Amino acid sequence: MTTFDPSIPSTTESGAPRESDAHSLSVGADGPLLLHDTALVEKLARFDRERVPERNPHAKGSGAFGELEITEDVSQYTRADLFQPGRKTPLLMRFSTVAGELGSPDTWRDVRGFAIKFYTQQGNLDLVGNNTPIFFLRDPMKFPDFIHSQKRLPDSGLRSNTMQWDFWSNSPETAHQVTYLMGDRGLPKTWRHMNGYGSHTYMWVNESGERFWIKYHFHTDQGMEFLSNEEAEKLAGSDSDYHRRDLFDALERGEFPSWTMSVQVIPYAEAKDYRFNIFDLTKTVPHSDYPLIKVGRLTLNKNPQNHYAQVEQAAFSPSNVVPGTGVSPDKMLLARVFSYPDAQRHRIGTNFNQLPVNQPIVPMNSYNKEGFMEFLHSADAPVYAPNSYGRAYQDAQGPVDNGWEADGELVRSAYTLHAEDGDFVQAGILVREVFDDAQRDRFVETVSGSLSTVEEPVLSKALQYWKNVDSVIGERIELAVHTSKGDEQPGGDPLNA
Ligand code: HDE
Repeated sequence: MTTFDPSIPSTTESGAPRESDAHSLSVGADGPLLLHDTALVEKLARFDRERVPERNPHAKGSGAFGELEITEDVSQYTRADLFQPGRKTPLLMRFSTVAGELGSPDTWRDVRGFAIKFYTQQGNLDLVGNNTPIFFLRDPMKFPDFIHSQKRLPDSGLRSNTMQWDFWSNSPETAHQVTYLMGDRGLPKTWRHMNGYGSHTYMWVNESGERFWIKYHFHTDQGMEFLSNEEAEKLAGSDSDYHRRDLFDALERGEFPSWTMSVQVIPYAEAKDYRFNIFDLTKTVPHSDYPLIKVGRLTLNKNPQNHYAQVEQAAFSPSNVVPGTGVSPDKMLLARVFSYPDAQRHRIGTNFNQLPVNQPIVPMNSYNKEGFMEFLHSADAPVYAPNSYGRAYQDAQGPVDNGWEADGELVRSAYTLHAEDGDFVQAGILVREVFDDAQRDRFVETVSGSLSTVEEPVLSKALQYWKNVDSVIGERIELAVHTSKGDEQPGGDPLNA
């Protein structure tokens, strides 16, 4: 990593020694400034251009470098080099919130981004997931609207619970993820104390071309811990970089957090008639059906040298896959494969992959060339293919050996509505069977607190949304909202009905 040399006298960006870092060039001590004061002009012009557009969403976050070590043998499922037994692969991770802007508090209630860039021997593999195993939507067409509803009102520029709940209560497919969001996982104590997931269903392919559907899980070895609403609110005011500081200081102390990586493996054909659509991102695949298979351990052990160069400009993308891995018919995943590089070309620049933090650790040989800020090139090699001068030219044709794209029967069948595919089914299971009593109490308190400022007609829709998830929890939320508003009581206390 080339850095400036802080031990030499300061220079201009073209390396010439600077006369002064404190005084502009003027006619006499108090005379007018001179336009050919290139040091001043350069300094002010660069100041004006210090920012790249923040990520939208996931603007606020931070990360660190580390390593994935494969401790088990999963080679029967994938030929990907990084997942072979004993392999150690360097990586970069970035954690983030979703809705907040660059300067927003780390501890706002939100889903957390959990993005990993594996620098493998076959190029970069990126897993860009969250701390929840699912997502709000299953069709990408609604994603920009969803993000708009979580950010700011068009007139005042203020955030609005009414706007958030209006989107959610008009989009029932969001119920499972909103249940996670309003539960304990919406306030992880630190990034070290939360799980991470690939969220989507992906594909692995083994040496003989056999295909498997995969769900990635990263379970924190630190144990999951959470903040209370009160703790989170206090930290949002007293230390808006609380999570960033926690990770940086832990690594400085030599306290290296780790996660156990596992996968759920679903045989290719079983996607056809499984009881849930495994390509529906709003659904989990129960571990009772497809148990976790341990793969290895992910450890973070090195802080970035420079946050801007190595975290702000890092470009994670689901389009970065390597042989033996791939995407699935999950509509959200397929849209992300387009969107991330598109966003990065806009946000960072055409040659964003040439930045050290985004470069693979293996040689590249791409015919892509030029564009803003190119500095990796192929010298005098032919810039076209095919050519007569020996530069690579791959002309494989015919069906992709591990493709699902032409398997219309599988995709149609998987997308056929199953009895258990309802929008509220898994949210109800989460509330009734996964949350314990204390978690349910906190959940009712959080949701009713959030709804207490929501206006009609959205409030009624949101209350019905929760009754659709679970009638008892819905009535508890309704009672709590009306109590907090001092309204007359709807019918009795549901817990003692
Ligand atoms: Fe993202 N998402 N996303 N997202 N996302 C971005 O990439 C997008 C989705 C996630 O630390 C952006 O460079 C679309 C699901 C993370 O750098 C952007 C859709 C999941 C991060 C983008 C989704 C995620 C992003 C913002 C719907 C979890 C931060 C700027 C089809 C499974 C990664 C950028 C980091 C970032 C697009 C939905 C997670 C705009 C179009 C689902 C963790 O490209």
